[in-house]
Amino acid sequence: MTEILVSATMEEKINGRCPYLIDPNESCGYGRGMGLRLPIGRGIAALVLLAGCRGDISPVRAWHQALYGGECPLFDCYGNVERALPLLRRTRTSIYLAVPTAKFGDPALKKLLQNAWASGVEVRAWILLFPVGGYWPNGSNADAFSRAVKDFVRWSDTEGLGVKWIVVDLEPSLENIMLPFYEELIGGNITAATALLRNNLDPADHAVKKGKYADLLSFLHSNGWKALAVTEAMVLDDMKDGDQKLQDALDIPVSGLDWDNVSFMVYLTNYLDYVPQKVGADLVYSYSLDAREYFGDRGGIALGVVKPGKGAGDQDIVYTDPPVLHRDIGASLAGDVSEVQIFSLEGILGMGDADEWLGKTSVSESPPKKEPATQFVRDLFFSIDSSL
Ligand SMILES: [Ca+2]
Repeated sequence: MTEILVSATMEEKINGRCPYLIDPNESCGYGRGMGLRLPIGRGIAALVLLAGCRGDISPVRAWHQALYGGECPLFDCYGNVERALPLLRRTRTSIYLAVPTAKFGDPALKKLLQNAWASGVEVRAWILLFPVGGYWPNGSNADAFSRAVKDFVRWSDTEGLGVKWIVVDLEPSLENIMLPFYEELIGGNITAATALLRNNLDPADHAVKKGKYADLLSFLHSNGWKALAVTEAMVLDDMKDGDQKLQDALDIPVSGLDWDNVSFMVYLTNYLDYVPQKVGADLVYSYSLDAREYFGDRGGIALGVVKPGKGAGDQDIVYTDPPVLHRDIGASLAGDVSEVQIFSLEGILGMGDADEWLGKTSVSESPPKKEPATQFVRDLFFSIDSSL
């Protein structure tokens, strides 16, 4: 793999038109200033293309903004993601694209990745073990996930698809851990919830699984790739006492590994079932402060969910309009992280006014006012962790 630099001058020779599919009627000729780096695979020079097409591109903002996207039933919506590329480009939004193992080599995926690259929209590959393997990576499927990532890296590099980041969505098994755990939390049975997690503890096994992810990270880094872990905010509650019991119990090895970014899901909607008070920006701020404290510049926050209707468990949706989301982007920044992700592209498209949701380039970074729900949540998980 090598790279060439394409200048805006070369691009201007293409009759002022954008050569890829984004919007053939748009003019080319300005954009990324330094030009666009394109990969060359197998010695064949990949062609050159735009350094951005003319349009109302948002000013550079103080945070890196990304959307999770492409997680549709049977992952059949790459065409919709492709149609959203102009939106993503003009709002300077990266896409963390759901890529199940079943889609490796898929022509629609390849076309989307090529067009995203040509349009200057960053794509990170959110690798999922589908249809078999457990869906999200965690300790139990570390071997299968590592094989999948290596397969994707080989395919992407061979085809010159321009992807250079893997998103590792470290989540506990839904069936074996999270559903029973949350059922106890929702019922107010904290002792039972803690006991359920305690039964999962196995420090020696956790260390072995963590070693597998360390090996995977070494592989990625040695091949010029980077990795972003996105995971439960509870990992931050785990870290206060210096041990990794909560991560062990949840089967998600996160801390102590060489991630390039580590982002924490503070999906306010998911707290509504068991937190008696109203959750808000203060909880986002609290976790953001800890992401900064424990992970420095690598720390990030994932916000969600944005979608029409109700949440997955018939929850109410917190992000009913753009200012609420912008409030929580501001809370993330006030906690001093600059990697902000939102779930999801499809949800925002479903809500309408996508430019309003995504085009914001400045937000209030004042710390939000204290809210009782924050103390409730943090105390709950500190307490569970210290009781393991
Ligand atoms: Ca702990």
